[in-house]
Amino acid sequence: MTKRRTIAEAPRVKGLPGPDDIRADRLWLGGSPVIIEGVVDQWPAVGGWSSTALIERCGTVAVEPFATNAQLNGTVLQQINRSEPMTFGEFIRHTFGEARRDPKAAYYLRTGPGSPVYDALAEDIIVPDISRPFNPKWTGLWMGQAGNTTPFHHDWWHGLLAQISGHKRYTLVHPCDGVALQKDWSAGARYDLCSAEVLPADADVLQDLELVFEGVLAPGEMLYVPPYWFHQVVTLDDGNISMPMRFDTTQMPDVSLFQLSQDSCLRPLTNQPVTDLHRVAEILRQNRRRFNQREDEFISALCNIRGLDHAQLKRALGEMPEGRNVEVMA
Ligand SMILES: O=C(O)CCC(=O)C(=O)O
Repeated sequence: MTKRRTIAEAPRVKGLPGPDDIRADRLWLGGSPVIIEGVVDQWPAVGGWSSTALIERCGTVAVEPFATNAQLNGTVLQQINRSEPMTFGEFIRHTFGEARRDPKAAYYLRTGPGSPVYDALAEDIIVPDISRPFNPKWTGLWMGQAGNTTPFHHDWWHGLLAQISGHKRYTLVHPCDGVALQKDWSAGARYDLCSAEVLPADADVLQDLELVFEGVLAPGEMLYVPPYWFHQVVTLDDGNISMPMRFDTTQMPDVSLFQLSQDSCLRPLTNQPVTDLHRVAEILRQNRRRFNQREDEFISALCNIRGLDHAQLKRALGEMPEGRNVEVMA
């Protein structure tokens, strides 16, 4: 029998790492994932948000949680799953397992600043200061039930996932393992257009990777997810509430062409003193060809999944004036 390797939990720290930890070179901000104890357990929300208390505070408010089910393996991606209108009271009774609206459906509510539920509950939570700009647009309270799954994906921000009630299983994969992790994924899953396959903790592919953490986040704990780490999160019990918080990084998507070149086809140009114009042009052309291949692959996946006409989209792309900027969204 082949020996399975043990995948470790993320290391634990007490309290938010401060300047002393950074000086002592303890891993933080951009380093490795950590579970932070002793912060979220001080929030009034922890222990205070029973189903009765939540329904008393905002039971009649209209909400639109995402719906998922066993056929979808419980996965929720905001670009895929439909949402269903109901009152917050109905949602809470369903997800706490007290009165299921539809026994086959599972719901996952993401409610953010400016929405009545979040604003009514916000006094019970405290966004920690980690010396990085906090982006409230990208945060929220996430409430759901056993089986809800956020499939593997990566973000570019510093993420803190505060667990308020219930447990979640996290699997975290180092960015350098991304290509190996994604080797059997469809183009749609690689581009976040459809869900990646949900992996069990003992999946073979995880055995072959360099750096993986896997464990359970309990109420009162907070998981730090560094930028670009792939993560899959499975909700383990009903009445589950957590709060993802996002902090800006210096690694925004607006990296310069130079930075992008460090791991692209431009490297032979930036790392060699090439001055021959034909050689320079050849490397630039090769880089553009590779970019175009990737874009074609992306466009095909997008058209398949969204039911778009490939030829029409290519025509529209050709007709569009250059230089129009679109806002980069979460
Ligand atoms: O809790 C979840 O379902 C997913 C959380 C997540 O992906 C994040 O915090 O970035």
